Order: sequence, then C-alpha cells, then structure tokens
Amino acid sequence: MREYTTDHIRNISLIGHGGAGKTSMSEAMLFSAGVTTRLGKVEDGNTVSDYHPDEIDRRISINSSLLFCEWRSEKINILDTPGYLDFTGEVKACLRVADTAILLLKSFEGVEVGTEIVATYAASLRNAMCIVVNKLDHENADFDEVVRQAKEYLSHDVVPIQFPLRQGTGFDSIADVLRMKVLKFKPGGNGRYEELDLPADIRAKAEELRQQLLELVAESDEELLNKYLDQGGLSDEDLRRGLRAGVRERKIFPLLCTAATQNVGVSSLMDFIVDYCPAPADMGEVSANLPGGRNGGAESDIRVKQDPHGQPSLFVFKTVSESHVGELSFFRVISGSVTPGLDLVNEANSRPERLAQLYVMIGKDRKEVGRLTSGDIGGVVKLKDTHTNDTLSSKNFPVIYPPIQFPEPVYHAAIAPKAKGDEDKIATGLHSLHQEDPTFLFRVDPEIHQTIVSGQGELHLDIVVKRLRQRYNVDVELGEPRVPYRETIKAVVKDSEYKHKKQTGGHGQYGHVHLRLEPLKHGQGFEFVDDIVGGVVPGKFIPAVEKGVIEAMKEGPLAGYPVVDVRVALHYGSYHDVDSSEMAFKIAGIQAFRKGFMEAKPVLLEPIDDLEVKVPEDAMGEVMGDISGRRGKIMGIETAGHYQIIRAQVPASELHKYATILRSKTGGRGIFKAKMSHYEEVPHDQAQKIIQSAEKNKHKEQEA
Ligand SMILES: Nc1nc2c(ncn2[C@@H]2O[C@H](COP(=O)(O)OP(=O)(O)O)[C@@H](O)[C@H]2O)c(=O)[nH]1
Ligand SMILES: [Mg+2]
Repeated sequence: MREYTTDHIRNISLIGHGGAGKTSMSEAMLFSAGVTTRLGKVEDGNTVSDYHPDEIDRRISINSSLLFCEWRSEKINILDTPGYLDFTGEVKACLRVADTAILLLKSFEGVEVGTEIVATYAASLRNAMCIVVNKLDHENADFDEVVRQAKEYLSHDVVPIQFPLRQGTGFDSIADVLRMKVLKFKPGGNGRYEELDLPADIRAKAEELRQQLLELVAESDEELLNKYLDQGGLSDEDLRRGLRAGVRERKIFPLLCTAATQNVGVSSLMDFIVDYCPAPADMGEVSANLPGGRNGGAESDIRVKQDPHGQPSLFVFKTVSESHVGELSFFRVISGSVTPGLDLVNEANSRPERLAQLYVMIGKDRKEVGRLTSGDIGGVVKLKDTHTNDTLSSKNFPVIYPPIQFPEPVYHAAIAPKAKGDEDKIATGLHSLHQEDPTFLFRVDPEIHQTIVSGQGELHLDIVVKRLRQRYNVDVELGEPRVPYRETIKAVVKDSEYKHKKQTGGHGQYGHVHLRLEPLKHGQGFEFVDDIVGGVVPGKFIPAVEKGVIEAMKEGPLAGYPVVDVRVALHYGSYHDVDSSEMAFKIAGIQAFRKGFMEAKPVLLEPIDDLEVKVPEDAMGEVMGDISGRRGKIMGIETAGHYQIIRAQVPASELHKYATILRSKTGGRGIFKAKMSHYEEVPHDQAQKIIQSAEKNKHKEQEA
C-alpha cells in the first residue's frame, strides 16, 4: 500500500436525498478507478458500499461506508452516506471528516427536503461543496430546471461547469466549460471518455456559462477582480487558481453532470475533484479544546495545524461493531501521523490506548496499512474505551476536538423484554448501542415506569431492536410510551372532612381533619397552608397531614396520575390525648384529600407539543387535515423557499409514529420537529376512556 501525504488526499462525502444515486456513484468511482472489475447495482444488492445485510434487504443505505480509490496519483477517500431521514446523524459524522461534500440531485426532482437538510449540514461544517446533477439518462431529466432550483434554493453562487448535450435516454456527452470541450462517454463502459471540439450550435451556451464562471471567480477575490477589470478577462492559470480557492472557501459551488449507473460523467467528476477540490493540506487549522484541568481548570481554544510532522492526534467519527471484526473505530488523523503500536491517550477519560493494526477500508474489505498521515481516514480495531466523538492524541499533546452535534431524536418508543429476566442484558446492549450510534438514546422514565428509546425514525429503532437480538441475544418489544397524564381540580371545595378513628383492644387511633382545596394556575404545583387556630390540631401532627396529602397526590384519585396545581389548607380538626399519632393524621390527610378532590371538579391534563412541519405546498392540505384529525390546533403558516412551515399544537399522545405518518402523507418530502410545550385539559370523552382503562388496570392488579 502506498502511503499518501497530506497534499495528495481528497476527502469527499457523497450526500443527498435518498435515491439520488450516491451509492451508485461510489460504485462507479471504484469501477472507473480500477478498484473493482464490474459495476455493481443497488437493485442487485451487489454494490461495494451497501454491503450490510439490512441494506441489501431494503435496497437503501443505512450505514455510511468508507471507500477509497486512487485517481491520477491522488487518494480519494469516499464517504457514502445514507439519504433516508432516519440516518442523518451518519451524514453529519461524515461531513465532519470530509473536506468536500458532493451533493447529488436527481435530474427530474431537483432540490428535495433531504437535499436541503444535508446542504445545511455542509454549510454549518464549512465543507466545500460540488453539486452533481445525476440520472441525466432519465427520460424526464430537466437540467435547466434543476440548475434553477439549485441557484434559488441552495445558493446564488452555484455555477454550472458542465451541461448535458442530450439529456434523457442515450445520454453520453457532456459539454465542459473549463476545458471548452465535449466529453463523450460510452454508456455502461469503463468511464473513459473522448474529448471532442464543441459543436457550433452549443458553443454560444458554453461561452455564456464560461463568462458566468469567470465573473464569479473574479468576484471571489480582490486581486483577481482587479486583473479581470484591467484585462477584460482572466488567464487560464488565474481561473484555475481562483476556482480552487473559491470552492475551498464556499464562495463558488460548481455544478457537474453524471449518470452514475451508466458510468457517464463520473471520471470527469473525479478529475474535477482532484483538480479543484481541497486537499487536507489546503484546509488550514482545526479548532480544538485543551482538556479541562490541565490549563488551570479552564477550557481554552487552540488551533491545531494539519501538519504531518506534528504531534499525532485523531478524531473518531464512527464506530461499528460486526460479528466478524469486533469493534472497528473510524477516524481522521488530524495532526502528525499514526502507526500500529503507537501509544495515545483518550483525553475524555484519561485512558491510554495503544493503536493496534490500522486499516483503510473499501466497504467491508479492509487493507492493512503501516501509516496514516494527517488528513487521511482509516480504521482501527480493539480500542479499549474510546467511542464515537472521542479524540486520541499523544501524551505530550493533550487536545479534544469538538464533538459532532448529532440531530435531536424525533421518534420515541417504550422498550420491554419479551422474556422476564432479560432487563440487565437489555441495559448493557442499549448502552453499547448508544456509544456506537449517538443518535440512538434511551432513558428510564420514572413517571411512567418505562424505558424509552429514541431515535430518528421507526426504521432506525427497528434496526436497533434487530441489533439487540443479534448481538445480545435478547428479544424486545417496542410499544407506544405511556402518556404522562396529570390530574387537577377546577373548583374550590371549602370543607372536606375525614375522621380516622379506630378502637382495637389497647391503643386506639385518632386523627381528624378538615381540608379546603383550591385550584392553582397551570404550572404552580402544590401549596400546603396551615390555617389551624387555637391548636385544635397540635402543631406536631400538622406535617403528618401534609405528608398524607402529598402521598395521595402521587396517585391521583381520578385515574392514578400525579396531581398538580392545587392548594390544600388544613383549617380545622380535633385530636385525642392518647390515641392520636402521626400515622393517624397522615391517614386522615390522605382520605380527606381524596374525598375533597373528587368533589372539586377533577380533570385530566395531557401534554401538548409544539409541532413544526415543513412540507411542499401541494402536501399542505393533506398534512393540515391530518393535524386537525389529531386534535391539533394550527397556530400559523409561513413560507420558506419552496416549502411551507406549519406550526401547530397537538396532544403528544397523538404524535406517536408521526415520523412515519408524515413520511407516508408526503412521500418522504416532509420533515418535522416536536417539543413539549404545556399541559391542557383532556376533552371529556377522551378523559372518560382514560379513566375507565385506569379502573380496569387497577382491578387487574388487585386480582393478580
Ligand atoms: N437511470 C438512472 N438510475 C440511477 C442512476 N443513479 C442511480 N440510479 C438508480 O436509482 C436508485 C437509487 O440509487 P442509489 O445509488 O441507491 O441512491 P442513494 O440512495 O443516493 O445511494 C437505484 O435504483 C439506482 O440504480 C442514474 O444515473 N441513472
Ligand atoms: Mg445509498
């Protein structure tokens, strides 16, 4: 294996909405570069990138995969990412270690919701970005419309470097305005192309686009702008230099043409990547933190040079665990270079880690390497206690690179073992699955007594369940999380009396209280007031009454849910010199509260979420109708690009599986966010059902 230096590497991440052709593109790149001897197909389940059985079954990418090839003596590390919305965390992780994002658009769909999401990620991570219009062999291809959308919805600084000569069936030729040539491919061939002169009828279009490009390059740099104004143009050398800098600095977003499954335009895209996309050496310094405590306890920012001769440091952006390899950590070398046997420290937990064998990856195949240099991406097995988002660095060079900010979960379910006694195994499994995939979260919810797992969608959690079964040998069920209802009152009850009096043999029990119950405003919680005058209830028993009330509030009288927003005043009572005790007053408190509560117009409260849905205009009616059907209130609508944003308030109990519902209502073109807002009264009919089912459960428990 050749060792590649920091200036001979390109790290690219293929991103885009699902089905844009990313996996097919990576396949065509490997084939064109001679890494493989045949062009695999997603439909046939034989691509290098989608090798995982789950991916072959479903014909979509679920995991990002790492591949590489050599193109004109440069190493291109390719990160193929999933486009399905359940796995956008993988996209963030890949963009974090890629210098350039290659954003694929379908020639007949243009900019889709998934496109915008991943383009936003690339913008926040400051990736250079090339746009590729793929599937130009499709019969409905509309290149000009896609370019228009890219300019309008992605950036005004999108500029076509290429355009198709004849799009649609038989597409094989691309006009290239940098070379001012036609590139003619053999569809389904090995990717080689002929350079032909531009035919007269398209020369004018090519010249117009070249002029656009020249102007954009000139505008991106003051020195070039002066030259352009003085000379009325730019030299080829200045154009190349300016384009390279403009791409790196996100001032220019070049747009190119392909048909990945036909292997048309793929090799010229790789030419462009090598010639104009940044190498790690061009990317300057990386920001980092010093571990707390070493610098007088302060976290301070430093900049780390991507210097192959510096102290070694690396950042782990992904962990996979597969039965045949064990745990494999993928990382980018940030500074210095790393070799097998190197001793590093994980600054997050101060633990030493010795690097075992290092690998470069081509899908599931790995090749051993003797060294990886600053900017390169590889894998290492058997790290002891290092996970996704951790930094390893040499002992003399303690740094922590900022963690990837993973997206918030949008899908929640209650998880329970099918067999009793598997709880410990599940806990271990969930913990390690979270370390491997930080977009998967879990927590034990004490209010509803369930373990709640959260992720990016139903499919995401299905995959988690499958992994639990395969790796930890536990069968679990996913269900709807219980809704954390609450109970409160709407009326004042001036007097609720209870006398607890028992005479059994020797010592009796005596506690007697009069309570007043009043509703409080939403969110005010609980207040206990001591209104006893003249010691009719002795001071030493009053806390016991309060304790009783608090205990009764834990499981409300209406349906067993916690009681909130009430004021309880103890205003009268009586005691017995011998028989009164704290216990007796506590019991009196419990009973008087329960009785008074049921007389005070008790109601159930339910959590309401703020819901924000982003959908294309034509899906609005359907989505709004569905929200109303879920007892939602539309709060507002606004336009964002070619999308509408609908804001609504919807009961949380109606939003279980909303990720799946929205996807099916919009054909995958809608996204949403939901966040707990406040509690509201449950409508009467609904409340009756909840109360009845609580009663049934209670009977069941009593029988059991
Ligand atoms: N006609 C045509 N189909 C393509 C092209 N690229 C990909 N496809 C097909 O589009 C579907 C999705 O492709 P895939 O590579 O899995 O897309 P990804 O989700 O972006 O990875 C598959 O059926 C591919 O065979 C292309 O350039 N032309
Ligand atoms: Mg894919």
